[in-house]
Amino acid sequence: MKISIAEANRARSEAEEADRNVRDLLRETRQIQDSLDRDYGLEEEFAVLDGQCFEYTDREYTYRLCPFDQATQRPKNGGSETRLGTWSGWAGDESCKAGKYSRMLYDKGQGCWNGPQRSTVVHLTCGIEHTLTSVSEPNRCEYVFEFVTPCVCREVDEKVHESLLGHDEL
Ligand code: MAN
Repeated sequence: MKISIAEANRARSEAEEADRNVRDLLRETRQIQDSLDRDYGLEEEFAVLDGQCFEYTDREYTYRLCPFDQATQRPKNGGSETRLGTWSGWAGDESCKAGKYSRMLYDKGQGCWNGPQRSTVVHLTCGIEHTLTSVSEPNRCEYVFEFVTPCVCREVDEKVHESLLGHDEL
């Protein structure tokens, strides 16, 4: 069988397109698998934060937290962004009541001059709205973010509630 150059070219570009589609699907599958494997809490309560980002600006920098992804810092008056860490995992104290879901760790950030790689610990506390409320750097290149979110609020125990209200009201 004789194949013209035009036919060969068409076949090649069709094969290339099929190849691209396969790669796109594999990437998508990997992303879906990653988010299925991720620990979003006992009742998947933190899943809502995946894909969102929150910012806080102080005198020098705008800090950005994209939960389950990364933490960054960029100078207010221009300049490049610095990576303060990539999602590592839950890091709360398991022996405390709040448990491991009270802190997040982002590590392996950009190397600090003459120091460690940057890392960020996020403290989560209960509040009505998701908000990054403050950022500090207690040690050079070690950042602490305070993040308020309804995801860590607990339901008031019904019995406690009842005793607070008093039974005679019923
Ligand atoms: C940059 C920022 C600071 C950090 C210094 C360390 O200026 O990332 O937060 O303390 O680098 O050299």
